[in-house]
Amino acid sequence: MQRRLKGELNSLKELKSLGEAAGYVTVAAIEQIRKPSSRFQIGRGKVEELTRLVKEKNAQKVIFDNRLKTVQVYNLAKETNVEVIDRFQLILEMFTHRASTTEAKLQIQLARLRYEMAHAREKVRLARKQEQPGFGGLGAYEVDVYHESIRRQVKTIQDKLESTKRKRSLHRTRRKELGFASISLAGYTYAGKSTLFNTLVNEAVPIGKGLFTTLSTTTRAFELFGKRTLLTDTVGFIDKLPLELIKAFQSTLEETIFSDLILLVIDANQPLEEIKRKLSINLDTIQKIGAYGIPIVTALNKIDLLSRNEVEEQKEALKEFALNIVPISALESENLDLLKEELAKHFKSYVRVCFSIPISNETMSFISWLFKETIVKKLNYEHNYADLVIEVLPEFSEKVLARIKKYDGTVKELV
Ligand SMILES: Nc1nc2c(ncn2[C@@H]2O[C@H](COP(=O)(O)OP(=O)(O)OP(=O)(O)O)[C@@H](O)[C@H]2O)c(=O)[nH]1
Ligand SMILES: [Mg+2]
Repeated sequence: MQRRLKGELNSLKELKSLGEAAGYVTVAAIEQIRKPSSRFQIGRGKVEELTRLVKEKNAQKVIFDNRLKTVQVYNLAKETNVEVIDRFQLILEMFTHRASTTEAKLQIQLARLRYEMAHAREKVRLARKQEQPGFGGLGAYEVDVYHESIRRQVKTIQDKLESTKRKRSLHRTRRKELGFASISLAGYTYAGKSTLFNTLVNEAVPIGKGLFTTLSTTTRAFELFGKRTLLTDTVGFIDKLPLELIKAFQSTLEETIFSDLILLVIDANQPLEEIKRKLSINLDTIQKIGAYGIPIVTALNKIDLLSRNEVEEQKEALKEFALNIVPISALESENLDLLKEELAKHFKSYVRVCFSIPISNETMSFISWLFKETIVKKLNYEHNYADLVIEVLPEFSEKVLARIKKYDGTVKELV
């Protein structure tokens, strides 16, 4: 069920996909165009129509695309005699259904508890009035006890999440020190982020049949023209993603906030209006999570499903909205070199160091360290010396030069 104003888009199709991802089967979809009513969100007449439809189709639940107030949920449940939830609760349910990592589970639990906390007082008040679907089991709790217990649970989860967050931040610092450049995938759910991730890093993270297949981040290294680069696959964005959920996913999204570049993936196989809508949600969400000022490369994905002309048209039409557009097919590995070139443009060039160094136990371990942490282009052993050509990121070069000096090496060339 969706209530919308005249100019607003119909999002029932997306709501249906969300429902399917959460394990529901849709038996009917209806909408009403009018201003929200405070009692039911929809109009009185529509409530009756909805109630009839529920009976006729033997529906078990009504899902609203609109955000519902607790009292509206209560009133609607009373009229229809089935449980009523809104888009936010549906997204929560679906995430719960899909979450496989501990962190994702904790994040979702946190979002759920925060939601409960915000609605607790009203829910308890209404639960006292009468038993309603979705309002059971609360009457026994006193409001304050209930509140306190939720607050304690929230704190425990926050502590646990904080520790993974700290670990993640340590890893990030370490990777920066090692001179890795980092790229984060971003984009609407189902755009093909994980498919592109798999193609670029040669991995096999799960690809979705439905929305929100990815709920936790995965980071892998890959070569970008000889430069070691880290790519992170992330959770997808969606329209009307409530702030509570964005906040709950903050520690996951930090990978995006702290990356050097955002690779924004867009599904090109949709009407232009739809692409534009999702693009603006993407950019908006990137702002909301606090990833300002990070360069963006836009991959216009799934071009294998379009004609050459259509691709050109879309690229042209999106020019003023999206940055650095590269049409690709992640599935068919089309134009990936072009994409990589575009990505590489945004990274600082490496410093090339040619040097020789006397061989000793110490320098041998230095050399094996260089193999791990820099790009070794050349290595020759001559008499008691090793000749090397390596490439490092500028901010990392000082450290390497200092060590060469320490081991009595001679730098022949520095570019
Ligand atoms: N035809 C075509 N299909 C693609 C392409 N890339 C991805 N897909 C399909 O699009 C669907 C979603 O792909 P995913 O890679 O799971 O998308 P995602 O952006 O990671 O989605 P979430 O993790 O749910 O946010 C899958 O069915 C893919 O097979 C492409 O280049 N061409
Ligand atoms: Mg994914």
